[in-house]
Amino acid sequence: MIAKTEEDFKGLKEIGKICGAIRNELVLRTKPGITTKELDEIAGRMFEDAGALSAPKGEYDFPGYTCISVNEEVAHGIPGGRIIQEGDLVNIDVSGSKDGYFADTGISFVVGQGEEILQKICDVAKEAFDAGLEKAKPGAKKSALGKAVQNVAKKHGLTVIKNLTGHGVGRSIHEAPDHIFNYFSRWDDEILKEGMVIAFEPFISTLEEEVYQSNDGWTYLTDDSFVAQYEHTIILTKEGPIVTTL
Ligand code: M3C
Ligand code: CO
Ligand code: CO
Repeated sequence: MIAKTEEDFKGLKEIGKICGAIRNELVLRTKPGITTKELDEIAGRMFEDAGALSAPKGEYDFPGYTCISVNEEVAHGIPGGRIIQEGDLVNIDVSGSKDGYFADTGISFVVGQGEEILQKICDVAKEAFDAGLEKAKPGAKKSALGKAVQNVAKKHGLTVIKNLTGHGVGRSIHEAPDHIFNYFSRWDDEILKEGMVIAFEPFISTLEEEVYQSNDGWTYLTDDSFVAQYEHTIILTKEGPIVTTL
């Protein structure tokens, strides 16, 4: 969407704050021994208390309030009986709506002490996000974000996932612009606009550049890599980006 009115900014900030708080709470509660379903139930209660709805559930009938992905699972992981272990790479992706406004945020992190490479891809995903955020200005090319993400990955000897992308958000969970690539695409000549609301989500990988979908119809998997994501919802303004999901 293009945010124009005071009401738009207020509504986007409100749901951004709710999704950010749920993400933070779930990260804090992710300890060895807890199941992903138990984490998701915390999110379910928090959405309800805030008078908000889970976007995956509400928009796609996803079997969970949030997407929780562990190790070989990259995204759209279904909360269930999987028990979190020390050293796991976990991604928590929270998206929701309130009063018709949407937000989307996610983070990958390592539980306790894990392999060094796992912490590295999480740090690089954040660095790639920050580099892209610098380019997120009205009048700039949308492709500048992907270029920045790809450059950061390359600098660290890592790759990007090419078949998962950021997207427009605001009045629904996924809307125009359909794709914010995590690599430079010379065919992408779209110009970012004042008030445009986007979910920017770099996916940084140790090796592979594509994920595939599991037989469960949801979970995106890798075979030989680890992947980290970092996502926020951003309103683009000439005074600078407003990150709604901090
Ligand atoms: N929030 C998710 C979508 C959840 S709906 C099942 C997203 O937009 O960030 C991702 N899209 C692709 C991978 S993660
Ligand atoms: Co998301
Ligand atoms: Co998203």
